[in-house]
Amino acid sequence: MESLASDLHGVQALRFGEFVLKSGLVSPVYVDLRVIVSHPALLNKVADHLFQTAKETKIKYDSVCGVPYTALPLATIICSINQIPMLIRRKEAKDYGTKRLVEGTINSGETCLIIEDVVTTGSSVLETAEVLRKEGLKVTDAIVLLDREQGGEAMLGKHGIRLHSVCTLSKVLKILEQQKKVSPEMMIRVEKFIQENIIKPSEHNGTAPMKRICKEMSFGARAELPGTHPLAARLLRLMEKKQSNLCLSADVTTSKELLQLAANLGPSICVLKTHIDILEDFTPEVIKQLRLLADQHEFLIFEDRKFADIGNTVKHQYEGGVFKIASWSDIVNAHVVPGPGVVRGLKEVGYPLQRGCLLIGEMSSEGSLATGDYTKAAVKMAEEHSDFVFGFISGSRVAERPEFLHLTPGVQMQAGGDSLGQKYLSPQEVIVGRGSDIIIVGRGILSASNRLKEAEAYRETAWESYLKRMGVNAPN
Ligand code: S5P
Repeated sequence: MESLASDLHGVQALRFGEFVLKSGLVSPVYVDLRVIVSHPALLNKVADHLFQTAKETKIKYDSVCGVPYTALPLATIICSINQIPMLIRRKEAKDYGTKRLVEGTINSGETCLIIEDVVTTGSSVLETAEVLRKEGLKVTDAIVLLDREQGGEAMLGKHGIRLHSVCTLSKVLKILEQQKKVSPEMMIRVEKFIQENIIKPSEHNGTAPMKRICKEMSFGARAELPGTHPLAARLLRLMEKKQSNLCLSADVTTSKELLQLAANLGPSICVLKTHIDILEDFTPEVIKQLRLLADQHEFLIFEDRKFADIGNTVKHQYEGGVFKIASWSDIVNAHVVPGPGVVRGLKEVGYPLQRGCLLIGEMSSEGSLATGDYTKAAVKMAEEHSDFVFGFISGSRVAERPEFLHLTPGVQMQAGGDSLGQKYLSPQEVIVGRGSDIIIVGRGILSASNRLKEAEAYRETAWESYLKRMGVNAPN
């Protein structure tokens, strides 16, 4: 066990420091066993440990299935050396509809042993077990190399699966501390982290991805993440400073009214959103004034142009024409319907100017086609261009990475809609219920007799909702 712990540490399968997990949780330990495939001797050693653990427990099984992907080569080695039939679970079968979910010969009623590299909550093992069980196989046991001891064993037990681990995170930690590879302070930090992040079976939501069970990061903390876009970082900081996650949709048709709104409501908002092409008296002067007000009251300007053409065309639309949007708007947005060329075109203009872009992942209007796979494609596109794209226009949190911001339109205090298909949700529902970050409000504020008072009411409600979300999700 000593040499295994030292080998895993040596290839950086276990790292200690400060890591932001997908959930936004900051962890002092990072486990990534995928790297072992590049170290054949270690790969064989791990496979042997797994097989010996299975032998010691005296489990009877007919086949072995590895949880995709890291455990696939481990299962292959075990089956090949020990002449055991193997089964492969397909992960991507859902996308192809009719493809088989499990490859190999399935003999209904036989017992299949699951192999996994690391277990945290147990949901990946359970997901594989459920697929195998649907095929008529029995699943009673799973062997894991490393148990992070965060509730996986209890959760799997509830679903009739005994979890056997080659080693636990605390055991590996003690060995590494004795070998002087981890400091005593770090050991205490990791042990505390394990204790504080145990997920009880009652809190577990089965095989669904773990959403917001872990403590959420504040806007301020998200600003400091190394992967956060500089413009998003600026926005997150000013949100904390002004205690505002309100974006005003300044949908007015005269320059005078636009500038009045910016001057009066500026202190209450983090972003002012324009539709510059609805101004009937546009001149470059209005932009000059608007920029001065943005700097004075510390808000960002977001021209809601919704670019949706091929890269070459949007480049011109963004940079030139009458409006010269790139020269004054901090943020713009784009539809993903043309494919990644639209982002690449905008990036050529906006990136050197340190601008940022939001992709439209979902829309607030009735019958919107931006759902399901379309939304997923938008998230993928954002991830691939995160040096320019820093978030989404969407009705809910569509991406888990805390570096991304979510801005939601279609917000009013009272749910409802307008006669042209707009649908409204309340600020609380958007921020607490759907995990978005910023509310975008137009007519909810513009139609009030006292716009400043109304803007303040929206700001307070949205900010309190954000605080509530943080409080509700803090660990017990
Ligand atoms: O899905 C969307 C995306 C946007 S950007 N739904 C929207 O309503 N918007 C914009 O948000 C819309 O163009 C308008 O400027 C604002 C909503 O205005 P309200 O008056 O309905 O709050």
